[in-house]
Amino acid sequence: MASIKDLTEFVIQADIEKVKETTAALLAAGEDPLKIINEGLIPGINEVGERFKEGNLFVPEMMMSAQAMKAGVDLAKEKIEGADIPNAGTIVIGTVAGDLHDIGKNLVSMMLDSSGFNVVDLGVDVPADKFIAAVKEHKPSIVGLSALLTTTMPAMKEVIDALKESNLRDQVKVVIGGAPVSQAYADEIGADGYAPDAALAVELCKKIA
Ligand code: B12
Repeated sequence: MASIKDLTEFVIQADIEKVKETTAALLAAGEDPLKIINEGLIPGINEVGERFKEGNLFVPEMMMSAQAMKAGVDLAKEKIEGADIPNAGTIVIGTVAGDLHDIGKNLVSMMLDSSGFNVVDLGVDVPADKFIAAVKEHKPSIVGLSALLTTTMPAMKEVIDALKESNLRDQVKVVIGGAPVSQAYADEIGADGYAPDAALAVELCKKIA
């Protein structure tokens, strides 16, 4: 039977069918869905990012690998969800304006959802005014912002500024994440927290909600 390590290779090859087949087989064999995501699927997409940076692979391939990764995550997700968990609060989350990356944000949403949070996911390329409208409508305790591009990181500060202008800043906590983001950047723009991965994002949100 194919292993978790094979999954990494299938994501790199963008082989959606093999990713689905292997993920399903591993789940059927009782493998932990989070282990499948963290040790199988994520290393694959990270390697794709490295090859893209080195110029050995291009956007269409990166897109296909992302689709393969998503197919695996969707299957693993079904095994994580479903438990009846008490409500931990509402979080509005989205990828900031100009940024279309959503794999990491979706993982964070999924983990928060399965930890009892009511997650309002605004999707990708979300402008500051849409975050403001969602805060007014859903009254969350937390706003989560994701950015994967150094060029879209400043849009996180724009959301925080817009919250201040709308007199909403003291009603919500703001947490940020995404590969180029750091605790130092969170401090710099006045966010309430940063987490480097989905599991720590849940810990952080539980702590500050
Ligand atoms: C897949 C991918 C794409 C896919 C995205 C598909 C999708 N639906 O998301 C596509 C092909 C569309 C794409 C496009 C582009 N991409 Co791209 N992409 C990637 C890649 C390979 C993987 C990203 C990913 O999904 N990682 C896996 C997830 C699980 O990790 P993650 O996103 O970091 O999320 C985790 C944490 O960061 C954290 N987290 C994430 N969000 C949040 C939010 C909160 C609140 C919290 C607490 C935590 C948290 O938890 C997550 C789970 O553990 C990265 C390389 C990389 N290794 O990051 C490049 C990368 C981000 N892309 C890059 C570039 C340049 C682009 C393009 C500009 C390319 C182009 N010339 O068109 C476009 C930009 C499009 C746009 N406007 O957004 C560069 C960015 C460089 C930079 N410094 O800014 C990277 C780093 C590649 C590289 N090495 O050069 N990309």
